[in-house]
Amino acid sequence: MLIVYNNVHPRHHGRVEMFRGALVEGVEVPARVERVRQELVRRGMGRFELPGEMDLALLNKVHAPSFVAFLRGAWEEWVALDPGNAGRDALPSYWPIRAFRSDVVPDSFVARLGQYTFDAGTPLTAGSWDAACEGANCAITAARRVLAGEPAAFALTRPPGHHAGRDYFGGYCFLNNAALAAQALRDGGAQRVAILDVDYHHGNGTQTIFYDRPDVLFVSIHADPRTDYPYYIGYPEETGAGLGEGFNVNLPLPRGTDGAAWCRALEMALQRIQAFKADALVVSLGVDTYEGDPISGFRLTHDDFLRVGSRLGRLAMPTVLVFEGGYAVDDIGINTANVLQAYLS
Ligand code: SP5
Ligand code: ZN
Repeated sequence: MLIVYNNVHPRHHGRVEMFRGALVEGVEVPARVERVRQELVRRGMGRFELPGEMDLALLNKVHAPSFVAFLRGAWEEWVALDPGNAGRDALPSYWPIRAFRSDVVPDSFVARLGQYTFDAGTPLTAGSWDAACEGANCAITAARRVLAGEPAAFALTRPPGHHAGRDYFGGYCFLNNAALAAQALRDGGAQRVAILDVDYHHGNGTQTIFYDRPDVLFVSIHADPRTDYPYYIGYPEETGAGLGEGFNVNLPLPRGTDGAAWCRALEMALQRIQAFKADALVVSLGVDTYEGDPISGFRLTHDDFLRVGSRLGRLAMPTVLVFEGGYAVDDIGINTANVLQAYLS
């Protein structure tokens, strides 16, 4: 399979995340992508390519230009607060919730940081912008290669993207790679694009970016937000708004869900996607549904990932796969390569 690889991903390397009142070691580490790359090389199943020039116009269409500008300059502003910050990841401490003003832009960097993110678990580091921007570029490039006739392409990148919204980051995500791929497909001539999000967590960023649009169908299979991150979104009654009504599908499943039950949800998702008559498919491919994942609660096995891949391959749709979550580093290569290998066979 064509793999569009982000070779600057290690520039984003969070040291810590806030978890239950403590700064703990982050789980979204560079080894995740390196293990996938190694396994694809070991199986001889990857044609690796680097992306071309970044399309900043597309980036500023999917994301708010003010957010893009904030992210690009955030590290410099963080260090300007205190030179000692150069040795610390930037994490927010303040958020403007309901009763606060949403029409003010404080001078304070930490105040603005809280306007652009929704958790304290997504460390922003010196190279976060470089890594995220190149990752976005990988997803856009993968989409353009599929438009040019490649049957499928995989954007192998981190940080992941599906939690990032039009003007906010969070959930280890900064720029929404899958949304950028979908918009690139639309702009390149695909009339209808479906996004299937199989990461363990609800793809809140992708959902919100396309929520009022009928040309991009978003379908997500994820852990029930009543018990799992991102908690405040991802419920089945969220079906789209305005012209987008009916083009958003959430299929939450309880903790403990095994491969058989998960695959039944996949059939429902695919039924919806086929009825939509999509011209192209984007898959937000997280493998944190794995039974050994340290932060998740589903029970998919190595073999289940083969089943998922072969089922997606049978659709025979032009497909862009974008790497999302998955934190069982020792097994992440096997699980991801299983999906891609079975997809091709
Ligand atoms: C892309 C993706 O899968 N993002 C997931 C973000 C989940 N964040 C909330 C869970 C935080 C768990 N962190 C635990 C670290 C303790 N070792
Ligand atoms: Zn996830």
